[in-house]
Amino acid sequence: MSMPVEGSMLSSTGLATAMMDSSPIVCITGQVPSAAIGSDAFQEMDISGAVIPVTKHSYLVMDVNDIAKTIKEAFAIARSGRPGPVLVDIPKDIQAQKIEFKYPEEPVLIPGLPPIQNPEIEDLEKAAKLIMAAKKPFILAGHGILISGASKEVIQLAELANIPIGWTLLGSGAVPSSHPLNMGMMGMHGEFSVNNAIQEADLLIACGMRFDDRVTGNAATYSPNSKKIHIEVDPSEINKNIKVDLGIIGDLRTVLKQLNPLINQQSNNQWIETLINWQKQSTQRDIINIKTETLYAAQAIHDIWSETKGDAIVISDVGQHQMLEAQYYKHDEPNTLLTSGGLGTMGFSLPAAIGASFYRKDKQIWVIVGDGSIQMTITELATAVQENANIKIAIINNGYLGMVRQWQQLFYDERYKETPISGPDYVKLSEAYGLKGLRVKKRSEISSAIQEAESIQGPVLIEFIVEQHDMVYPMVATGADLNDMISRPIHNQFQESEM
Ligand SMILES: Cc1cc2nc3c(=O)[nH]c(=O)nc-3n(C[C@H](O)[C@H](O)[C@H](O)COP(=O)(O)OP(=O)(O)OC[C@H]3O[C@@H](n4cnc5c(N)ncnc54)[C@H](O)[C@@H]3O)c2cc1C
Ligand SMILES: Cc1ncc(C[n+]2csc(CCOP(=O)(O)OP(=O)(O)O)c2C)c(N)n1
Ligand SMILES: [Mg+2]
Repeated sequence: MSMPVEGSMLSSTGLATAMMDSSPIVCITGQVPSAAIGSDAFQEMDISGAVIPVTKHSYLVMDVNDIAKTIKEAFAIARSGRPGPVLVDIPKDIQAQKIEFKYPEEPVLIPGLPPIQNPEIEDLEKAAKLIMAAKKPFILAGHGILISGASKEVIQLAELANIPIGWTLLGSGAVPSSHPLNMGMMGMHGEFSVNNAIQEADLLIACGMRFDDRVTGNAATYSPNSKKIHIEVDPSEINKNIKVDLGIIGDLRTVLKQLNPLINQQSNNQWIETLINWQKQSTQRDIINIKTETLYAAQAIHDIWSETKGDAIVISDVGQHQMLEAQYYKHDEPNTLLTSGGLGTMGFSLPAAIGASFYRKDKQIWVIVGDGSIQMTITELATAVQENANIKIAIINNGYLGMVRQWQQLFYDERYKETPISGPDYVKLSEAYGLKGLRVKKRSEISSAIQEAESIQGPVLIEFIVEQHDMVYPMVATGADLNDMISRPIHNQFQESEM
C-alpha cells in the first residue's frame, strides 16, 4: 500500500507502528522544490532524515530519472526479510517533470538486502531430533506465520508430532482457533494453560515470533527447562531477547517444508491432557459464565464474535478491549485481525478499518475500539461516511482509559489519575457525521443491534455501555514470571450461575 502525503505533515507514529509490527508499507511524501531545500522554505522538513529510526530505509529522490528505480527498490525493501516501512520523498519540481516511463528491469541488488538463506540440512536434522525426543513440546506461533503464508505447514508439524500451540497477539488466526491443538494466546494477558505450558515445556519451537517482553514476562526465568528452536527470517532476532539452543534462519514456510518430512508421528498425549486440565481450571473463572444485569466488555465482544459467526475481519484498538478481543473473538482464518501490537498506537483502528474495507469487499469489517482510543482519530468518521466504507464500529464504552486504570488499581495503590474520561453522546455524534448510531446497554439487546448494523451497507456505529471497573484477566505483571498470573477472583455471581 502506498500513501501520498506532504512530507512536513507526516507523523512518524504510523511508520513506527508499521516498523514494530513488520508491516510492509511504502510512503511517498512531497518535498519543497529541490532548489529550495535547505533554505527553511515554507513547510520544509527533512522528512527522509527524520524517519530513519522508524523505517527500514528512506530516500530523497533528486532526479526524475531515478523515480521508477527507487519505487521498485522501496517495495522490494519493504517486503524483504522482516517486512517494514520505507519512505520516498520527492521534491515538487521533480514530481512535476515529465519523462517516458521505462520499467526498471534489473533485479534489486543493494547492500543490506541479502537474499533469504536456505536452512542448513544439519540444523533441520538437529531440530527433527529435538522434536522427536521431546515429551512436552510447545509451538509458539507468531506473526511470521502469516507473513510467510505458513499456516498449513505449522498445522502439519503440530499434527505430526501432536504438539500444542500458543500464539502471540499478532499471530492470531495463523492457526484456526477451533483447531484442537490451538490453546490460545500467550503472554501478559494470555491463557493460564498456555503460559503454564511454556514454563513447563521441555521444548519450545518458536515460529516467526520475536519474544517480545509482553510475551516472555521475566526473560531470566522464561521457560527454564526447555530446549529452544527459533525459526526466524531476521538473523538479528535470534538470541536477542531469549537465548536459544538452535536458531534456524530462513523463511518459515520454506524451513517447515523441509523439516516436516523428517518428523515421525509422536503422541505426547499425557502432556496434552495436562494442558486440557489447566484449560478447565480457567473456564471456571470465565466472565462469560456470569449472570448479571450489567453488560461486560468481554460479553459484548464474545457476542459480536458469535453474531458475526467468527467470519469478520476485526480491527481492534489499544487497551482492555484489545486484549478482550484477542481472548474472545476466535479467529479461524489468517489475516483476520489487524491491531497495533508493538507500539500499541491508540487511534489505529478506525483509519485501518477504512483501509481494510477498500480491499476486502468480500468480508464484514468490524472495528472494536475503546472510548479513549476512538477519540484519537474520530474525525475519520467523516472519511468513512464520505467513502461509504462498509465498516461496523463497536465502541466499548467503559468511561475510562481502562487499561491504565487497571494498572493504577493493581500496581499504584488505586491512585486513579486522569483515567476517568468523558465522551460525547455517540448516537448524536453519529447523526451529526451522517451515519447510523445505535446504543446497547444490555446483553439481550446485542443480537438485534448487530443485525440492524449488518443490514445497512456503509458505516454504522454501535456504542456498548459496559461495566466500568472490570479488568482483563489473567494478567502477568511487568517483569513477573510468566506463570505468576493474577487470576479473576471468584465471587458470588459465579457461584449463582449455571456451571
Ligand atoms: C496493551 C497491549 C498488551 C499486549 N499484550 C500481549 C500479550 O498478552 N500477548 C502477546 O502475545 N502480545 C501482546 N501484545 C503485543 C506485543 O507487544 C507484540 O506486538 C507481539 O507479541 C508481537 O508478536 P510477534 O512476535 O508474533 O510479531 P512481530 O512483532 O510482527 O514479529 C514477527 C517476527 O516474525 C519474523 N518473520 C517475519 N517474516 C518471517 C518469515 N517469512 N519467516 C520467518 N520469520 C518471519 C520477524 O522477523 C519477526 O521477528 C500486547 C500489545 C499491547 C498494545
Ligand atoms: C497514543 C497513545 N497514548 C497513550 C497510550 C497508553 N494507553 C494504553 S491503553 C490506554 C487506554 C485506552 O483506553 P480505551 O481506548 O478507552 O480502552 P480500554 O482500555 O478502556 O478498553 C492508554 C491511554 C497509548 N497506548 N497510545
Ligand atoms: Mg475505555
